[in-house]
Amino acid sequence: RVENSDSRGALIVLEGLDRSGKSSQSNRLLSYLDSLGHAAELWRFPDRTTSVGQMISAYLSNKSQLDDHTIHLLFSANRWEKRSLMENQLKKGTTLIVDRYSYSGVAFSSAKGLDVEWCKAPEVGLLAPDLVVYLDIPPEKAAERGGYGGERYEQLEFQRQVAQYYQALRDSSWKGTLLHSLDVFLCKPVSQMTMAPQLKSSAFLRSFWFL
Ligand code: FDM
Ligand code: MG
Repeated sequence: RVENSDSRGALIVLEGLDRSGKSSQSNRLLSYLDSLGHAAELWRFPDRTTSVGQMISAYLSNKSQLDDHTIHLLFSANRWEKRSLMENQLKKGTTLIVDRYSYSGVAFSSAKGLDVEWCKAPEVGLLAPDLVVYLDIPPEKAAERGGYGGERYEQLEFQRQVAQYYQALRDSSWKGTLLHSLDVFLCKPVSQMTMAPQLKSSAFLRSFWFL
């Protein structure tokens, strides 16, 4: 195991619609980094294990109703409550692969009609990723994949809206509001590959690894 005591780990975020393949790709990336001897952990947001996360989970499974702004702030709070742990892990040299982050927060809430800038505000000050991989799958294709699980946002028409807001976030206007720079890479639909091609190349990995 490479412990990288003098360099921090990388913060790698996977984003995309529901059923876009984030979990599969995160796991593949984790195995890949493991095989290279890098210390890496897989995280996800929402983290449903905390008390904030349980409120989010109840909302998503339609067991509770919340105002759109309220649930937005809970998603953000769920990232804030993990911020210092995240920072500690990164400083220790552990790379974090994170399944959903602030981009989900903004894309999903904006798709409901909330103001985009209002949605971004509570994210400012969270750790900015070194790399954001967006799994670009057509909403129709995602919907075909074994069906959705029945959670609140798992509806084709809504996912179409979310996809548009994700596209808008690729614009660099969000750069600089977080701690480090943000790069958004578009990947081919995951159905056509085993791993994002950028992540396969160790030269590419080195380009963001030890910052
Ligand atoms: N989601 C996720 C949001 O609306 N805001 C957020 O900040 C995050 C992290 O929650 F539909 C939405 C996206 C998805 C739902 O996510 C649950 P998972 O990845 O399916 O558990
Ligand atoms: Mg889901």
